[in-house]
Order: sequence, then structure tokens, then C-alpha cells
Amino acid sequence: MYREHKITIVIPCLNEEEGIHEVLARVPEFVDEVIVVDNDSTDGTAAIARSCGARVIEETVRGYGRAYKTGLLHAQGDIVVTLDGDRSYPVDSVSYLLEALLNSNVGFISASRFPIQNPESMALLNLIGNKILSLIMSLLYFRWIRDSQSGMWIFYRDVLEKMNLRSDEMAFSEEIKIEALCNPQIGFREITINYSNRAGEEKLRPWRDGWNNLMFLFKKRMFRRARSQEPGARSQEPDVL
Ligand SMILES: Nc1nc2c(ncn2[C@@H]2O[C@H](COP(=O)(O)OP(=O)(O)OP(=O)(O)O)[C@@H](O)[C@H]2O)c(=O)[nH]1
Ligand SMILES: [Mg+2]
Repeated sequence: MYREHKITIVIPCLNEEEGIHEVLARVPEFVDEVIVVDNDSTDGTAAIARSCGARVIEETVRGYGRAYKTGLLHAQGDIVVTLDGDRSYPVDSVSYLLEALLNSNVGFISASRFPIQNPESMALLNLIGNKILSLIMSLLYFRWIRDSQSGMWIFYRDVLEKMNLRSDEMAFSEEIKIEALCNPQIGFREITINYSNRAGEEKLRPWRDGWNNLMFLFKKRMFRRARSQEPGARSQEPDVL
């Protein structure tokens, strides 16, 4: 518990045996529940996570968004924190993020990797891709977004009921931010955290995921607009999003 709030951490993992032990070992004591979503890993990720005391949920269909949707369904905390299983996001910053959330008037905070503290922590191609996607998201949604692709977020679990989350892929990261920032009942802000080099092999496919995420931004913008113009259009949003 942290200031009377039950805290859940959700970590999607695809073959993260090199990093997951260190991530779980650094989880602060006040965290009530740690959910590792094992996304069909073929290595020892699930066994290591279990041995560290995490609750392991198996999701056999691969996909970053798919793993998150499954994990979030099982979360029981009033506040949810997310991060990767690759040691790249600072687990020790959870209390800093909690204080930021509890002292703010927003329901969702995204931890921005920019301005980048350690330039070696991100490959140049990923850095350029992240900057382009963040700029385009900012232009499409009339709101300055530093890091549209960050995978570390903190939010009140009940904001999920107000979101329409569809992506099963990497675009889930931008989608959850869009749902938060476009909904005045939720509210969105970013705060900067320290990012480090990942442990283990990269799962992101920069060109393919970058292109898909770019297309997703445009499609999501178009369908949100259609939805806001026609109250009944929500159910017509296609599953490809
Ligand atoms: N890419 C990808 N990641 C998945 C999947 N399922 C679970 N994950 C986990 O989601 C997290 C994000 O994936 P990463 O490969 O670290 O992507 P990233 O953080 O954008 O890129 P890096 O800079 O390489 O860390 C990791 O903990 C993955 O193990 C999946 O199907 N695809
Ligand atoms: Mg990562």
C-alpha cells in the first residue's frame, strides 16, 4: 500500500530472462501486486518471474498490446504502474511517479524518456523514430507530447473503464495515451524519467513497428473524429485499429 492506495505493477514480457530478475528484485516493498504477462516466451522468463514472487499470467497470443490488455484485466490495485521487463525503465522511480500522480489533478501520467539523460540508452534509429512519431501525434492531437512511445505509465485503474483500447500491437502505447489526453474526465501529463539500455535482445522491429504506429496514429485520429461527430459511431470502429 502507498498512502492508502493498493498498487499493481504490470510487466509484459517476451523472452526477457536476462532482465526480469533485476527488474523484480528492485520493486519497492509497498507494491502490493506484480503481474508479469508472459507473452509466449520460449526462455525462462516465466519461471524466473515466479521464483521472484510475481504473479505470472500466460498470454499465448503475441503482441505488446495484447499482453497489456490481458494483464490489465487481472490487475486489482487502485493504481497501476507499467514498465518493460528489460530493465530499461527505472523501477526505483515508482514512488516518484506515485507522488506525481497523487499530487496532480490528472488520472494518467506517462513517464517520458525525453529529454534523454543518457544518449547511449537509445539507438539512433529508435530516437529518430520516437521523435517523429511524437511530433506527428502532437500535431494530430493539438497537444505537445514528448514521448508518444514510452512504455512506463501510472494511472488510476478506474480510468480504463473510460478508454476504448483496441491495438494488440506496439501501437497500444500511443493509443492508451491518446485515450487519456482526449478525455477531459481522465487528464494526461508527462514527467521525465531516466531511461537505460535494455538487457537482452530487442523485440521492437523499428521499421515495421514504426510504420504501423504511424499509420495507427492517422487511423485513430480519423475514427475518433467520426465518433465525435456521430454518437452512434463508436461501435463502427474497425478491429484493425
Ligand atoms: N515487441 C514486443 N514486445 C513484447 C511482446 N510481448 C511482450 N512484449 C514486452 O513488451 C516490452 C516492450 O518491448 P521492447 O522490445 O522492450 O520494446 P521497446 O521498449 O520499445 O524497445 P527497446 O528500446 O528495445 O527496449 C518488453 O518487456 C517485451 O518483452 C511482443 O509481442 N512484442
Ligand atoms: Mg523496452
